[in-house]
Amino acid sequence: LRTKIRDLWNALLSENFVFSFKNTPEVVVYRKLEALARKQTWIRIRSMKTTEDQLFNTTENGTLYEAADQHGGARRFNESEEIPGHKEDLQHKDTAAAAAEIQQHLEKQDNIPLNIAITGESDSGKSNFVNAFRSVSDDEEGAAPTGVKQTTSEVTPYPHPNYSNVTLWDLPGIGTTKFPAKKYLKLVGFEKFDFFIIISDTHFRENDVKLAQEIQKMKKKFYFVRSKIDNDINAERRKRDFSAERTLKVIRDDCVHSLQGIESPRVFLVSSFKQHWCDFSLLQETLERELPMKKRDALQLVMLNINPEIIIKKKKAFQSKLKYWATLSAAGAAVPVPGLSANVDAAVLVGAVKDYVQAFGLDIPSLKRLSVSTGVPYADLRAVITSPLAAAEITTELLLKVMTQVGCTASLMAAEEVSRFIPFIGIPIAMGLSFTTTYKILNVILNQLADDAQRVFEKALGL
Ligand SMILES: Nc1nc2c(ncn2[C@@H]2O[C@H](COP(=O)(O)OP(=O)(O)OP(=O)(O)O)[C@@H](O)[C@H]2O)c(=O)[nH]1
Ligand SMILES: [Mg+2]
Repeated sequence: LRTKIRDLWNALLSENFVFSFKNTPEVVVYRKLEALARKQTWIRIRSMKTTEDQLFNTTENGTLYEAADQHGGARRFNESEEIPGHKEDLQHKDTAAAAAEIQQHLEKQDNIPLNIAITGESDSGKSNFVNAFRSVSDDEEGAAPTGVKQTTSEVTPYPHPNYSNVTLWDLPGIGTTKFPAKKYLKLVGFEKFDFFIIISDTHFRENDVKLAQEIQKMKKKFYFVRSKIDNDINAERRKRDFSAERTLKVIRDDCVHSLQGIESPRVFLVSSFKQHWCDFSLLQETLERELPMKKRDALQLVMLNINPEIIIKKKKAFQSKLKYWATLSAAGAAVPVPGLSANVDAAVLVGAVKDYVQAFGLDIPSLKRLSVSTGVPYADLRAVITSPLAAAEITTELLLKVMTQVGCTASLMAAEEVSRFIPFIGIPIAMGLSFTTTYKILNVILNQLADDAQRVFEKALGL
């Protein structure tokens, strides 16, 4: 049979079958129809994008805020949804333009800037908070310097190590000679900040109140953080009638009382050393909820995995991107070079999987930091992980190995390679297969990593 197929193939080539067939009237008509269909598809996609943008604007203006919120964000992709219709669309449209547009869309999403200002009196724990929020250890390269003597004397940006579009700004304390209270906001360049976090390690002072009032005048948001809660808990723990709830209530009431002049102040009790304690998680959720929709995605990815809800949110956000990755891979399949599609797929997949691992805190440095902050040995955290892609260096080789273990992937990949040689309809089929393969693989890997993240979280907290 193999010889016969080879003979047939040679015969087709020597007869120049493909090229002569290309010029028959039927094919000319088919091509015209195809061009027409492509145009129509683009018109549809453009109008969908316009509607999507309009919806975002309405949402940001607050009209759809509640409805979007109830369903975990208007753009969220339903978990049980079947592979969306992009596969069919792609078989008819200009693939290079589609790929470029999607790439642009993904880059735009990844580059939405989020600037968070951290301010408060000297020694209140600002720099430690900056590091904790960025999941960076205090002694790591790129960490904000911390210590008992005054260290923050300039406005210093600290981009998130994995998502450089998110920056925490370590601000010097208000009221120093260089940054007098009256000119403070102007001097630190308040316009660039999306919101302010005002930190104190005791009750709040007059300067903190004044600052909040000024921030309010500038129509920006602010949140109060009472830091070093672990110190208070540990000190009170020695007492015989110790109650954590009572201690926290006393601290909270004291802080709120010190914020006279601020309407319904919200104070979050936080420890930068024990982020699982108290209100760190609540603070993250509040910030996320109160941010404009487009900025939420940026914050969501950097949120610490200290709550099972956050892991689920991240998983959903990634699920909504699956179709874009799959489309990029399908565009790669349109290039009629054997083996190239697999390489494009691998590059697309490696990028996506690295994102998943980092966002879920399953890379080795994140796991080690979690081990230090929770006191659970690294080996114990590592032991509950099932995905070979977690706590490992993600290379193309490793990914290809994992891919072949995902049910039916190998046959899909083989079918894609073979189909591209079928004259005419081969490339669209290869694209469809490439879309399906990438979508399925990424979905399986994403689910596995999200499950691992949940298990690590439970282990770290001794649940
Ligand atoms: N126990 C405990 N100590 C903390 C915490 N956060 C900060 N500290 C300690 O408080 C001291 C000051 O912390 P920094 O983060 O450097 O404070 P800062 O506000 O940046 O100080 P300046 O830069 O001098 O204004 C350090 O000795 C930290 O170890 C915390 O959450 N818990
Ligand atoms: Mg500092």
